[in-house]
Amino acid sequence: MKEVVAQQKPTNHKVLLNWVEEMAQLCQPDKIVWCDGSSEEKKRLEKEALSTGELIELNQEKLPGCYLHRTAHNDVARVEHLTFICTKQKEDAGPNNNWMTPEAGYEKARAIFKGSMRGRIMYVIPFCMGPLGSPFSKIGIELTDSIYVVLNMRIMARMGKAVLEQLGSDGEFTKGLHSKADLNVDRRLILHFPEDNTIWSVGSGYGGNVLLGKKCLALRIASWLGRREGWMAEHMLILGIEKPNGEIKYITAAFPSACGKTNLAMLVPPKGLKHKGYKIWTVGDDIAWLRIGNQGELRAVNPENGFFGVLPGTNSVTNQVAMETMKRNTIYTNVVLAPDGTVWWEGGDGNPPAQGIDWKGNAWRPGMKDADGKPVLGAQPNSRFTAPVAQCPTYTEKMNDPTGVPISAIIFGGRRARVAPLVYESFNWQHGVYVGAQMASERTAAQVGTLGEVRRDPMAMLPFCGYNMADYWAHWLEMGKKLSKAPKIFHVNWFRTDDKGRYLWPGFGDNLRVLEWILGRVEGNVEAEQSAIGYLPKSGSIDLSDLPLTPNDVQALFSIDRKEWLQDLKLQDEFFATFGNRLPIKLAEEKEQLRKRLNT
Ligand code: GTP
Ligand code: SPV
Ligand code: MN
Repeated sequence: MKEVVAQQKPTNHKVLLNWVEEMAQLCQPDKIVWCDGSSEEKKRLEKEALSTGELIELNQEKLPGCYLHRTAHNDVARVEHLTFICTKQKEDAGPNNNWMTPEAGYEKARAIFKGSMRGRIMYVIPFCMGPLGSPFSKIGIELTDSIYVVLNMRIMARMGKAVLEQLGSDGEFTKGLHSKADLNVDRRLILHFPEDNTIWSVGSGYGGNVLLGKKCLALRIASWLGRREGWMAEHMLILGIEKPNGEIKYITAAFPSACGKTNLAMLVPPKGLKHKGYKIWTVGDDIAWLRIGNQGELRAVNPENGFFGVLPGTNSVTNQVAMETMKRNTIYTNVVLAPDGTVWWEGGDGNPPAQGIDWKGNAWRPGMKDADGKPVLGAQPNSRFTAPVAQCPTYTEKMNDPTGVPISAIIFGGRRARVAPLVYESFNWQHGVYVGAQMASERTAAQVGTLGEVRRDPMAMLPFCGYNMADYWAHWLEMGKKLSKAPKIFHVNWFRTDDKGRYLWPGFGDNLRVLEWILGRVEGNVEAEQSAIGYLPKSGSIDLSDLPLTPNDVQALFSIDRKEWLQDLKLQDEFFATFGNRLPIKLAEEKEQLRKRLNT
């Protein structure tokens, strides 16, 4: 190393110090900087990033504390094909994951990490997922050569000095190593070593690949730890519904990436339902850690401290709360820069600027076409904002409750043009686990791949389950046995379309109508009808007042087509078969019982 480490080491944790030293030997940074989380540090890093162009300052009058970042053009989303679970046994990773042995993983990545931080600083980020000191929480350390990562992690997690203090001289932590290296997609790997509690990510600078506290730790590694320790890590939002009498009920919902978690977690009651006096509190928008409470109830904590939310389609009508949240201290990634130093994205507020700079840094005008005549988007379809949870107008102190919030209902949901109705309720926990396991959804821009292609995405965890999904389902079934007050399990689909591809359901705020029915079912005061797939709302039991739905729309939203479902079952058969005899027998039985009910 060129420069001797001038900074005094802020910990005497031997294992940590040795590991940092070892990783520095590998990556060869010019300097190591331990992050303390202070505001001076933030200012210093912002200044540095502005000078290199890693951040662009936005209009500080209109958007105080806000910056724009542009990623490399080939680095705009999670890369599932380059994401691996490295375990000794292939079966432990399962058919749902790409797999390498730990030896092969370390060797391949080491070759890319080697010397990758020459001329750069290695930042040491101590972070805590969950409230500091909560029995739910886990500590991680991320080493990175990206200031963008440090500034994002500051927002997304509790980080800095207090975390090192909590860790003490021998506490357990997840070891995370990240380097942008040369951002070459052929030299990009996102590796998880659950047996070593270690994550190595190299060659990317995009959120989900590099903010190691998020998908890598809080889902892939945490799901592994959760099975071992008797809890669950899920791709779920957490929200509180305050009823007119002031009572608050909490629910979680698992939807695949870019399928509406942030929006549901920040729901604003629509005009027609406003008089009823409901209020929504946002506890989390992406990840939930679930444990069994003293009374046999399920309790949830949001391990994050910020939002990394989708921008396209987000505006004052669809998500007023998100728009308020990101007015200050926000990092915008891959959107249009307007001449007045503000930002714009497709489906955002107002008209696009007459001219601007697109997410690639090129001059851009609305309506521009490329050489093939295709529209040139100003913002990348997976462009995102990073903002602190505390800025959310529907923020609740419950976010910091070390014991979490009690959960009354779990909602699964996908993005499906057909098959799945607007809402149904499972018969019981075991059937509910099957309903989660058979989930399918159309692929979105949140990951590299073919847009719109329907794929099975059980519990919205296909890209995030850090072990064999068959064992994960077995774990879900076991958790149900230990819950004396198990939440009811539901399935929703906001994305059914008509023959012209138009969404049948208004969605967004109007999803409260479905939440109201779900709450009613939990409390046992609204009616349902038994069907082959579960309980469907009895006609009139969901408030549809003032909605412009035709009888045909209602028919499509609330009924099931047995033929379509039987066809879908064939795809489920194929998917479940990939798990061989590791598949829990109870799930196979649930599937066959459904087939029987559909055939009678
Ligand atoms: P990740 O952060 O990727 O995990 O996504 P998410 O599940 O939080 O998705 P988000 O709420 O950001 O929504 C993604 C996209 O779906 C946005 O473009 C939203 O505008 C759109 N969307 C959200 N809710 C609805 C809905 O109820 N109906 C319709 N039609 N679109 C919705
Ligand atoms: C998702 O893709 O589900 C996200 C965004 O929440 S990322 O952090 O990139 O994974
Ligand atoms: Mn997500």
